Amino acid sequence: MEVKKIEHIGIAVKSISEALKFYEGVLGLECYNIETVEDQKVKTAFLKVGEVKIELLESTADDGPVAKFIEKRGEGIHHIAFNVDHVDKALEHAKSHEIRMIDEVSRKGAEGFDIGFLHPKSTFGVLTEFCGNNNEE
Ligand code: CMX
Repeated sequence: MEVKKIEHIGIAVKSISEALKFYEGVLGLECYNIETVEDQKVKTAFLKVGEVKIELLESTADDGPVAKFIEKRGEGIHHIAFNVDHVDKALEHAKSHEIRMIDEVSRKGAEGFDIGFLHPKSTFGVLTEFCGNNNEE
């Protein structure tokens, strides 16, 4: 597998509109896309910082992963997403190295990407996402 770059850093927030007051109003970044990912029970807002994106994550349900994260750990960095050449192959590769998997095959995430997660307990406390397109080699 090849990790090409950090695609985005996911940040769990209680309210995207409140968080944008900082990211847009103070840092001067621009939110270019707001999208709900039903499958993940989140609303997402994307801002570009050079090549890397910030993904603000607001839960859309009390039992969603982001709601549970904020309840237990508070707002803050939720995951790092690495852009890989082929998500399903990268997931297989991680599994073959005995990494604890959340997703064994990819699913559809924001911005049309194929995504899959590795459990933070086997990635040194950082929830790790692979994202990209399975049809890209
Ligand atoms: N980063 C680091 N550690 C985390 C974490 C995170 N984001 N979320 C949970 N944990 C820790 C918990 O604090 C807990 O640690 P302790 O046992 O030391 O207290 C442990 O992981 C819990 O693990 P668990 O019981 O297996 O799982 P949970 O029910 O807490 O769920 C997780 C955690 C990561 C498996 C779940 O949130 C998940 O499947 N996430 C993947 C999907 C996701 O996060 N979607 C939202 C983003 C979608 C998007 O970007 O589009």
